[in-house]
Amino acid sequence: MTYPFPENFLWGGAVAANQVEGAYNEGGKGLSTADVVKYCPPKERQSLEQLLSMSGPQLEEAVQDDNLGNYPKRRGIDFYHRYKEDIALFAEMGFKVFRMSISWPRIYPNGDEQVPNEAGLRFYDDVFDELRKYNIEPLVTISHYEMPVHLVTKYNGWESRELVELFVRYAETVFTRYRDKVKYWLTFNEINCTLKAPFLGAGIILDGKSNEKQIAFQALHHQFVASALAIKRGREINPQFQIGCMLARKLLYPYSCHPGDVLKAQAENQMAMFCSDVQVRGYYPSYIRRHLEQHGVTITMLPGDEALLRDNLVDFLSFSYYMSSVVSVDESITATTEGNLSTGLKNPFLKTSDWGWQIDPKGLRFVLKEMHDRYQLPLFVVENGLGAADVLELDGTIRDPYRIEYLAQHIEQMAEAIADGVELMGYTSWGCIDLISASTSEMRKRYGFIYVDQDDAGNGTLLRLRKDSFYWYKKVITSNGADL
Ligand code: BGP
Repeated sequence: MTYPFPENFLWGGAVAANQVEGAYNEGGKGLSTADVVKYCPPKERQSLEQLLSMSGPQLEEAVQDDNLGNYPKRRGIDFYHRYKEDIALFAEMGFKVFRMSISWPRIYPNGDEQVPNEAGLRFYDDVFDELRKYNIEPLVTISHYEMPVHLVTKYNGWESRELVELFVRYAETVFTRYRDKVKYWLTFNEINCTLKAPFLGAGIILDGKSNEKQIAFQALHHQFVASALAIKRGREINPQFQIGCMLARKLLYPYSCHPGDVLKAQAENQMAMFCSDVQVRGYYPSYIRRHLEQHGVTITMLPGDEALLRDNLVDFLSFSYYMSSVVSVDESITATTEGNLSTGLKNPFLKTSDWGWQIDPKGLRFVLKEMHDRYQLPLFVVENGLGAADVLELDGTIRDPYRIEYLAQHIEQMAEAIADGVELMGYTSWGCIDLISASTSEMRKRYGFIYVDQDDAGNGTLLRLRKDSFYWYKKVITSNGADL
């Protein structure tokens, strides 16, 4: 039995600029952190540091040099030139909303100029106009896992408070320019990932620094302040804006009913919602104090920061949900699984994806209910999906029943959660068109309804092909979630 979705439910898909656009050095765009590093595991750091130590023409030359590493995010899937074709396909599926991000270095190539890059602004004007043509509502992430490289070399990213002003300048620029074209905004993608992946989330190079937690929490504070200030300015620019925060939400189960396991799972789930506690409630939750003390972290705040956080709350809470994991106090349990930016223990009741992520649709219902209880705020699932190695058949079809099954089961659980009383605004399936993976930079880890003919090395025609799931999702949207 399926339950009805609200009439105005926002069905759609999601991507990020650095994973689709390509054209990394066109239209006056500056170099992005995503152009020079895959994900920043230690093996990448050497080439990154080598690169960052260069400047001017030498830097430009090095960026062209693939010996420094093959950076697939520089080429994406060429959305920059093919957005009209791609948006037409989204429209064919009946998208009501399309989640995308703006590339900061397209607007401010170095991040600290006074004047924005007109060609970059015009590109997004064109994209938003194209979406509007089909009545597709843009949902725009202002910062999704990239920033101008110059902000890393000069300031070490969000470690520096100076980033607050630079980010707010950038946010104001896009709020003003797209005042009448965009209503739904997110300030930072998966803001809690600054603690797990400081380079990816905050442009910070930690190598050689002693208290990594200290730096990451301070950077996160700067992002909270920047987000609150951006919300304040955004509301002045257009009071109709709906501005949300965005979390990576992985559910953690206790391995057993041992009270130690249960408490550990509770603490880790609290930590997963620490950022939304700040951005939805407007203050640092009490449980965080002990955590900071135990790790020797002191967050420096300026007078006025607390009031700023308190007075500029988000309108809605959005999050990514791919998987769940398990924790235990028993250190002899060693069977682990892969995951979205973190690993965890195996759950014997769940299957995994080709990349080892544990598939748990009921977990989505659990987190929706939990966050509804906690915040009583509209929720938005802005990422969910299955990364799989799809096969292009000789007849040009792509049969992906595993993806349909994954998505159908998650949508079913969203319907259950809505029936349970959760206020859910919409659903944007991740990587609605195949794109470059954020964590592995692979092309063969595909999430899309639309197949893109390109391999990991960048070979292929870039042709777009409809997978079986394309027709299925179209039916889901037409029936407003009734026909799964
Ligand atoms: C989230 C990111 C996305 C996306 C997704 C899937 O953490 O916000 O950018 O890529 O995970 O992860 P991956 O690409 O590593 O499979």
